[in-house]
Amino acid sequence: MKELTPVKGDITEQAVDAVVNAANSSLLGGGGVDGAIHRQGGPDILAACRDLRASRYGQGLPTGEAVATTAGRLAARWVIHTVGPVWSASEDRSDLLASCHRASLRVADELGARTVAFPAISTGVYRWPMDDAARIAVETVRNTPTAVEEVRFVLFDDRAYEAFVRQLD
Ligand code: AR6
Repeated sequence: MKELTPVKGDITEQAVDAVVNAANSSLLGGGGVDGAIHRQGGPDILAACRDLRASRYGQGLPTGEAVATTAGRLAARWVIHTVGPVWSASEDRSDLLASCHRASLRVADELGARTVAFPAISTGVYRWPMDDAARIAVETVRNTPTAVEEVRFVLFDDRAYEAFVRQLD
């Protein structure tokens, strides 16, 4: 039975087997979590992402999917890159956000990762409302069979932390 833990902090500082990155389809970096991971993890992560673009993901990583690379200099062993959906008021993209969590856990299982840290995917630049994102993240992780033993939700500020704590209570 996996343990789901909320933590307030910076995802790049987590000593876990795998850290999930809220990436974009290009896999070539950006702001927010993505920028912090590449900055702290160093150039090996970008080099691995470029290799993926030159091979399996010539068109980029589709929304809702996940792929792993080295974690470079981070304390983690792997970064699992996933692409969250951009929030839309007119279209329900919840299943894509759920899919990011399922796909990341599937990749974690393939790697043999036992501890995985997730950020609040899509709640920054992609504007997903925090409470709804927390609900989808927690429900999906709870309901996905996996050999991962600890899922740590790493939240950057009080608002995000409290939203996840409400879902986990
Ligand atoms: N540790 C934990 N959480 C963080 C950190 C950090 N170091 N930095 C930001 N957050 P975002 P998205 C929180 O924008 O919405 C990038 O440019 C942040 O407060 O990182 O999925 C990518 O390249 C927010 O709650 O991801 C994509 O283009 C949450 O992490 C795009 O942003 C996610 O915010 C992806 O947007």
